[in-house]
Amino acid sequence: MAEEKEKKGFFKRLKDGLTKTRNNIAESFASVFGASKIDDDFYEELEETFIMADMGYETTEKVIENLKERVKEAKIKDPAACKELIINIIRDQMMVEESAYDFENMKTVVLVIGVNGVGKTTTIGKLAAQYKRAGKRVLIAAADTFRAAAIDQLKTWADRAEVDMISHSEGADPSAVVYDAVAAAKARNTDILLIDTAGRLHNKKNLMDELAKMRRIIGRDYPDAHVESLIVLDGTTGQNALEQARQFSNVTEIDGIVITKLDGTAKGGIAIAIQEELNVPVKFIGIGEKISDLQRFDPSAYVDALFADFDEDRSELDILMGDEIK
Ligand SMILES: Nc1nc2c(ncn2[C@@H]2O[C@H](COP(=O)(O)OP(=O)(O)OP(=O)(O)O)[C@@H](O)[C@H]2O)c(=O)[nH]1
Ligand SMILES: [Mg+2]
Repeated sequence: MAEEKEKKGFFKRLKDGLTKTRNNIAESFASVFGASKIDDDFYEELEETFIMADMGYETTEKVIENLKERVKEAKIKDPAACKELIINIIRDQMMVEESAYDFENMKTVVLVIGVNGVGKTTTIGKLAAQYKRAGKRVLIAAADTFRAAAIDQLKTWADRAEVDMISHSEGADPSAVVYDAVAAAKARNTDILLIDTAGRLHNKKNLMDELAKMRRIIGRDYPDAHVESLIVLDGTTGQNALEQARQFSNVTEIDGIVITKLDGTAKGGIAIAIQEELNVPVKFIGIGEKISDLQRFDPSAYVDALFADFDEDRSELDILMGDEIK
């Protein structure tokens, strides 16, 4: 029940966080669904609304094509009836397979990557605390050796989460940190090793080489471990976040996406675009700076928070009734 309450609390905060996005589209949403008939103008206005929420052109087109087909099939005439249809279409497109979280039950090394300032270190802190609380043996590695402050910041999180951290001094070779961390993880029978990395996208070759080197060390020294590479994206940057993810995916494997700062963004549709266009599941979302402000991504709750009726009661009901919600 405590967990249920927490989920509900998270949903409420997610909804609050996405208020700017909702406000951004509320008016045109109302106007679209208040239209008298389903015609080209209706689809055009709908398209504009999605673009306004930063859902991206490609994803918007897909959703609208899908909608057109279903409208035809079901011979729908009333624009208002399209709303539930749209919510379902987006929800279906975003569904994350349960296996996306299998890594949590394996011996895993989680590589957390992403450009500067997106929330990598914070995400690691939150994950560490949650896994620790779930009874797992967790270790953190400070492989962002770029700034001393980065190591200190991670240490603060490690202390807060009550987990150990492996670090070297500023300027050390990140791979050497990974080497030591892997040795420690094996010796301590660690379940989840979380590795913080530096985000230097401005030099693709360096980044690629560094990530490849880390992966090589893990593969060589810890072959039994599953490697989970999570890219962290700042949700407030909208289409930029999508572009970053694209660039990273060109140079390294990505198994999952974390979108942070969804509290207070007017661009909440970006989560939909990212999931759709990259074909990589969004696994976690961050909605604040506290430990409990990171949770598994729940497409159903997310789409509700964005679009559903702007209606408190129905969504609250869904969250209480929905059994797929983790
Ligand atoms: N509001 C909000 N702030 C967040 C969230 N996640 C992270 N932040 C803040 O974003 C800022 C940057 O977070 P970091 O975790 O330091 O980001 P980073 O990717 O490790 O940054 P570098 O180490 O500089 O590359 C911090 O002030 C965090 O508190 C979130 O979900 N919501
Ligand atoms: Mg950091």
